Amino acid sequence: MQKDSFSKFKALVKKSNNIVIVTHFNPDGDAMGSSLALYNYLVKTDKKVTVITPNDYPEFLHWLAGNKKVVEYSKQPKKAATLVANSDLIFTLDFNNYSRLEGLGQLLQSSTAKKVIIDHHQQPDNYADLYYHDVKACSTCELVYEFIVGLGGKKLIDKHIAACLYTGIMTDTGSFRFDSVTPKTHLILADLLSTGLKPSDIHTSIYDTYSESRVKLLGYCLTEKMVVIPELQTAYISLSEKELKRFNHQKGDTEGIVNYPFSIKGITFCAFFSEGDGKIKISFRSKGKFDVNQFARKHFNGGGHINAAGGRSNVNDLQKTINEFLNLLPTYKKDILKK
Ligand SMILES: [Mn+2]
Repeated sequence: MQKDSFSKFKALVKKSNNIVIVTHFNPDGDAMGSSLALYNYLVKTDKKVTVITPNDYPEFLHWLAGNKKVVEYSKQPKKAATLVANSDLIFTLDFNNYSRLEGLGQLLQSSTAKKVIIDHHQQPDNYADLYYHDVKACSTCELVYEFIVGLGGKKLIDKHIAACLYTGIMTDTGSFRFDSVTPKTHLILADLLSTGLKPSDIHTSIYDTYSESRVKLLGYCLTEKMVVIPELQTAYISLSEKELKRFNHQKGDTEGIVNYPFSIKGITFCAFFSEGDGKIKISFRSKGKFDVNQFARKHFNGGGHINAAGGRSNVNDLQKTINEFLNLLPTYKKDILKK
């Protein structure tokens, strides 16, 4: 845990006038929720603020307040470059390494603006001037809530900001069920609900938005593609580019599919492989002690959290990647089976 003092944060925010908030590539609920919560708060304190994302993000996050003002680097690289060049303070949220930004990382690297990391991922890089970092936090949204309160902005947390924060906490905790959820998390949620937001609206907006083809894709994954290895308490699912096309794949459609095999009794390690743009992307999830962050870092150019991580294959062949994964499993048998 590395949390700088609020007197330092207050002084820095006070003297900064052009603020940029950046989050990671392929933003998820926590990335957009935390970025837009901080954005809406800073706007209320009369700061000039812009959220820049490396690329686009799923439509089920487009209802978050401030979404229309977000600048996508992949669509507007020049605008993003100007904003970064003119900024005096850059918040980087829900990641801690420029490698998670693709091209946008170079812009940040060459910027002289002060940098702040607010994040809960393992092993933060040292590019920031100030840190609000805690791997024990269930989400970056939990940290942004504390951050706003720490800056003295509790009264400014309205229904819209609360909805952003609620979204990130909900999506990063599997709807409040992971071990990262603490009494503090629920106290924060209670406070957010007291603004009058309706949890059922948020759940519906995020989770009940699938297309028919997405639900069919899930069915296909579970009936045709799921491989279960009971003796290793492991299951995996893979999808080729061709299969994704067959189900009219849209961004975000495969999100969460990795978790489904956990509903099988005894499964503690899940992997999901997908092929696209000549690359193989992998998601790893575990229950209990097996550290998928280390696993992804060591073997698949990735990282994340102890129980949730992502990576990329060294080879751009789906079957070869799966074979590599399968060959590694026996070495990790003890770790996977450890309770
Ligand atoms: Mn997060």
